[in-house]
Amino acid sequence: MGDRRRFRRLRLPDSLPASLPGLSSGRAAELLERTPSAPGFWRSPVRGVRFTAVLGLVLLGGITLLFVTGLLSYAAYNPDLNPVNDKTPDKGVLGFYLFAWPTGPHWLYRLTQGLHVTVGIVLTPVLLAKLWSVVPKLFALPPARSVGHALERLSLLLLVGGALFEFITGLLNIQLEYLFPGSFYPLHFYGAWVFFAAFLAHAGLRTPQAVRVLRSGALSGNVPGDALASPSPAEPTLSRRGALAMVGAGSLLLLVTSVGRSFDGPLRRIALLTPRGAAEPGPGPNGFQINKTAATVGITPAETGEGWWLTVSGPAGDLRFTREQLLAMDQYSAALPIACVEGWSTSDQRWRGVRLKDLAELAGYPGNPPGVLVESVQRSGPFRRAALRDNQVRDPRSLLALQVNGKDLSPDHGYPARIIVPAAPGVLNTKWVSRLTFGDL
Ligand SMILES: Nc1nc2c(c(=O)[nH]1)N[C@H]1C(S)=C(S)[C@@H](COP(=O)(O)O)O[C@H]1N2
Ligand SMILES: [Mo]
Repeated sequence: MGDRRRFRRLRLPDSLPASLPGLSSGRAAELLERTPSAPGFWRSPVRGVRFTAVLGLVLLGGITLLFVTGLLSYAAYNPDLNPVNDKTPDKGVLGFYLFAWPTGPHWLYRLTQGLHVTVGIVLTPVLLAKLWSVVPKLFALPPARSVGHALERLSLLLLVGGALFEFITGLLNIQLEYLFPGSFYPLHFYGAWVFFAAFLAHAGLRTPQAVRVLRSGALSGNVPGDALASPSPAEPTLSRRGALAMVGAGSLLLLVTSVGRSFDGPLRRIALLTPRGAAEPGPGPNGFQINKTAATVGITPAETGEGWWLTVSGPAGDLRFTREQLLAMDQYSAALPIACVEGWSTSDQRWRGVRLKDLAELAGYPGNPPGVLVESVQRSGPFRRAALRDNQVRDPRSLLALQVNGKDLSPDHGYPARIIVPAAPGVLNTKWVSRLTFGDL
């Protein structure tokens, strides 16, 4: 009770100051009318709480899906296993939910990350339209009418700032390929928690209202005292329904030009907007999408030619194998996709090589194999090392692949040997492997 009285005393005047220093009051009022802070400045008849409510409800579902698939994506690359996967392995309290990512179904990460990235791209026009629909509130004066109002505006700053930050870092990461080497994960991950906390508070406060105003009448009408409708609307050039259709068409266009990079064939060819869309890199057994080529990461033929060997370490010591020796071991096949954190994926490829659990056995772990640290011939850059969990080593489909689709691996797909693990993100499928160290990581 006492608190409420204090809030009331802190309230600032609702109206704008009638005069500004050096100006007559009439002239000042006239100038203020022309700033974005004046309600009459915003004249689109499309704005209104019903328009905002539709976009808000779409975002409620979409952003919840983005958050869940984002957290799954983080768990999937084993951040808590070893510092080579993530420098801050358990992310403090925010790592509370991390778990051993399963190895089945084998298309799991292809699905969760395809959804994460595609839904993020497709929601972008909806987010922009939603922000446009409420932009007059950004300029509303006075900045705070009460302590409660000030707190609400602060939370909206986190909400809008968080949304823009998450969408921009996500889009830049997929379009420009790891623009923030090493720092994308912490930025996008911490940002997601801040954003989602503000989003939950906002959704909790506003969802009942959004449902109520949509039930209360036609989309084209305004509710009594509509806080978002212009007090002096311009002549409509587009109905609200038309404006929503435009946003939907924008989303559809983005969907059509990006979703194909998660599929093969004609669909990939129309995915013009995203890396690893458009045409496959070439014909033949190795003609599926390549992330980084051998040349890009500075792998020379000398390092992967006759002089190459694999070192396998464990209780049995350091064992060395040439490619011929590996090919002489029992060979197994597994049909598995490459599914990148950037959202693109390939269909199942037929990999063939030595089972990781067989190599673990040679290293001195018969029966229950532990995890493994994988290292590449590659000397610098991200993803040249990765830690795999025991459940991944144990799966009989997890291979040190020597061939794909009936042919030797191409240099760009990781010749002489690469890792392939079911359901795992591409970053864990290390190419040009030189060393496997089995043990507790
Ligand atoms: N040594 C090494 N292995 C690597 C990478 C890398 O940069 N270096 N990139 C990884 C990533 S991010 C992906 S998505 C897959 C892509 O495999 P592909 O190029 O054969 O399609 O390889 C993984 N293996
Ligand atoms: Mo990737």
